[in-house]
Amino acid sequence: QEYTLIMMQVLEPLPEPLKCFSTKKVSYITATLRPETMYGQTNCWVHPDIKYIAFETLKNGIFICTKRAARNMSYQGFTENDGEFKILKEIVGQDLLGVALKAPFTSYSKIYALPMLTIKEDKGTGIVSSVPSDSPDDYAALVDLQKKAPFREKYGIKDEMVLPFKPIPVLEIPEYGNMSAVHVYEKLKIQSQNDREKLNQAKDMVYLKGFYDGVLLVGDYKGKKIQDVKKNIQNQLVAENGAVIYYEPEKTIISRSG
Ligand code: ZZB
Repeated sequence: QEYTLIMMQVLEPLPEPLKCFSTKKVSYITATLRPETMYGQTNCWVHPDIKYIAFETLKNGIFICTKRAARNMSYQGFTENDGEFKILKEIVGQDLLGVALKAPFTSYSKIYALPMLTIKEDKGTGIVSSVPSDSPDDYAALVDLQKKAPFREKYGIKDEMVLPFKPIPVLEIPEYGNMSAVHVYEKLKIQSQNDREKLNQAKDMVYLKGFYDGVLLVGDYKGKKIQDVKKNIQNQLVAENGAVIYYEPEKTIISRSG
């Protein structure tokens, strides 16, 4: 499985656990299959209870992600020696929340790391780019935080990290309009990020349609169909130093049981 890894550069002030890296470029790393949606990022998601690490890459400074993802990257030329990476720091997700980041392509100059409780530890990097216009999971989690002050307080998230961020229209999808996730969220009357059954249904509804019939509303490929320009957008992200390519080993290949 090929993912685009998005590098979200940590902005000043660095949080306590990252202060020791103040002279270096430090980035939160997210894994996405949808590079064409990066124009619509409003935040990134970190799981408060997952453990992340900091390790140094050859070309792109310090990466923050799960240890599992770092190990995979170390076999893909991200570090000096194949299969080797040095853990510079272990950090629990909670301590990475509320941090300001610079993400590629989005029109918000600064976005924040916010808590999401449905992140899977064994997928991608354990950190996720949030695109509430096109991902129902992201929209549901963002609305949860915007509506529920106690939820923000519990994780030390300030109002200004959440309330000003509205979904950005990036794709036009026939029948679903220019914010497909918002459309299906309302249509299915989704109540929260824990509404799993409806959210899975919502994802199925927007996924294929977005891929085959979606047309870009922004960027250099405005007016083009996604399937025709997805690769070009991925290349552009990489060329502008906003992303790198990463392969996730298939579980069946690494398992010894078969
Ligand atoms: C941006 C984005 C925009 C995404 C969108 C989806 C959508 P899949 O297809 O089920 O494999 N993701 C990545 N890592 C994790 C994780 N550890 N835990 C939870 N979610 C994760 O899902 C791939 C997508 O799941 C990735 O692509 C990422 O979110 C998220 F408009 O990145 B995506 C309808 C989906 N739309």
